[in-house]
Amino acid sequence: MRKFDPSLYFITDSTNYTEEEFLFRVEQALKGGATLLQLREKEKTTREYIELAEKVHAIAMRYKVPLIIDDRVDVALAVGAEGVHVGASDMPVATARKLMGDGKIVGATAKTVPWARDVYEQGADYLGVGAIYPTTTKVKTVLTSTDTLRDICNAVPIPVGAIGGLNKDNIDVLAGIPIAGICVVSAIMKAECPLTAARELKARAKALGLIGEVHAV
Ligand code: TZP
Ligand code: MG
Repeated sequence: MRKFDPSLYFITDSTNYTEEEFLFRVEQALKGGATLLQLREKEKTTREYIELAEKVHAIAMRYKVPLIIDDRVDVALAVGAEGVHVGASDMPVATARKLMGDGKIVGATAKTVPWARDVYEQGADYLGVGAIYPTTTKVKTVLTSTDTLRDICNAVPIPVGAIGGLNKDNIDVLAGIPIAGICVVSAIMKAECPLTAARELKARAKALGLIGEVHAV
């Protein structure tokens, strides 16, 4: 059984950082309390993606935080990552599940209740739902209302993470919605101090009642 805690899900973006600075920031985020980590690369070659994923995985393992690879089942399998995240234009969840096996985490994006039910039935272990706020991170997305977010949480029995433009000063909008976690890129990645940013977000997430409930796949 593989366990994961989605309460503070940090998704990376290596754009504009040297590899050294990027890896340093990833480690600071983990030190600051990120509970789940996603490596998200859009421009790298397969070789570059694998090489970076190996380094990030080694760091994640030191902090006992599962590493999820965005989009790429082949990269996830190549480095022995704990899971993969697939969106609307990526491999279907059922295919990703078949290739990854039952012991790995398969996360999926969903923006509507029928979509959430569909990916749950295909075998998703968690959902990322958003964007809640406009985002500066490079992504093809539209806004998802907090009402839809709540409906999705109530429609599926798997953990749901809210994503998109979230930071320590605006996550209170999620109060009372039965999410399992918050997912952030910029709020940690681009912070002056990723360690402090992660710590502060974790404290805010705790205040929202996201206390690190552990889910199993
Ligand atoms: N999916 C929906 S919004 C988003 C993704 C990957 C990006 C979130 O980035 P940020 O910087 O936390 O707004
Ligand atoms: Mg994707």
